[in-house]
Amino acid sequence: MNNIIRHNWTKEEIISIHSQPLMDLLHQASTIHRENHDPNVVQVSTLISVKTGGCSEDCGYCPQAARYNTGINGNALMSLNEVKTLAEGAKNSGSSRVCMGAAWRNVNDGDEFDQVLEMVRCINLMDMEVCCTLGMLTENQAKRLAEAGLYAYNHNLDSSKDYYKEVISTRSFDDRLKTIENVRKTNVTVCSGGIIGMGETIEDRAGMLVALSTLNPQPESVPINALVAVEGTPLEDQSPIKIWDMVRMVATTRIIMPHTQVRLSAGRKQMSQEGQAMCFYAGANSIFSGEKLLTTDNFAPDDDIEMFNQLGLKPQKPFVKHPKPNSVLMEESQFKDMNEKPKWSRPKHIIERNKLAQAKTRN
Ligand code: SAM
Ligand code: DTB
Ligand code: SF4
Repeated sequence: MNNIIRHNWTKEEIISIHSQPLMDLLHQASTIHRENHDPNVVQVSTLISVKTGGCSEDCGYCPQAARYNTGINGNALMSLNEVKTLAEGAKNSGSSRVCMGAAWRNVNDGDEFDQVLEMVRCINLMDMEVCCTLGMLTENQAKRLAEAGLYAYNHNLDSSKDYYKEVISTRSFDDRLKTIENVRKTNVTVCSGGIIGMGETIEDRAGMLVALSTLNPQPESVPINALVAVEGTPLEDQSPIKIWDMVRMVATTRIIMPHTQVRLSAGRKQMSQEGQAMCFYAGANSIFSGEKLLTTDNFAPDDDIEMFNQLGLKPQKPFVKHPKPNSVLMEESQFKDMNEKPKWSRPKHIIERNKLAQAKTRN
């Protein structure tokens, strides 16, 4: 770990890194990557959508928002046994981490959260890193997840603070930051990134990277998602990003966050092996594996194994970057259900394209 971590990056500096001639950008990013990571090792995570669809929020990119007609029916929370079986499959296919996603605005104390805590204990005891992405969290909820053995919490900033308002009206950028702050009160690592291809400018992409890189500590992992434009969502007509946008975003992220694991996330299925190889060269060192992300398609594990063989990449073993957390049993827990009713904000400004997509659903 050679590079000094800066927490004072400005938007102008980031734009100037991002807009260098591509060969210069790749060289700078790859040099920093090699100084801080084994360039032939890539961390592999598998997503499990433990609670799909029926979400109350209006996130303009999201197929799981109940208000848009995307053909996804809401499902109840999965059972512990179902999750255990899927996690075993993920382990056998070479994943070192399971990330459990729930289509929730925020965590509510009660039976369902208790069930998720049991899932965390179960997967940690299988010697895999456990990540959750469950929406906004209070400090006590973060502490309960940590105590159950959570390794990482995923909570994306998704875009710049300015552009966030053009995409989501039911929750705020500041509440996202507050949740990350709550996770930071524990030993759980932070996974936070965003989406490109939602119609944002380069300034917005740089603005998101300012918000992420000025966090202290910087997130241990940063997922870079390319929008998957799902029919029925407000962003259904967005054109796909070019591979060069992804490469530039990955390289810039690597340069300003040298120690972070940079993850190729949604939209990877639309990338060629050559495109992905260029992203790995530019500093990406993690992927989501498995035929599905949460609701959309991804490469089958065998396709990724074939790519790893082609490129000479090795999957990262679990707990290489941070030690394995202990799992405290529910009965011995010191952080109890507080039956919290947190008042996360609801900005409620009007986003015309979200309203239009919602109106189409009613017709
Ligand atoms: N409900 C929780 C939340 O919003 O924090 C967790 C699940 S949510 C689906 C996790 C992340 O998936 C979002 O923050 C967003 O970055 C990403 N995502 C959702 N739909 C996407 C899409 N169509 N394309 C790319 N990324 C997407
Ligand atoms: C992240 O940044 N991307 C993942 C994970 N964190 C939870 C989710 C991508 C979802 C893509 C759309 C879908 O499959 O529903
Ligand atoms: Fe709900 Fe999360 Fe999708 Fe927003 S991104 S609609 S909060 S599942």
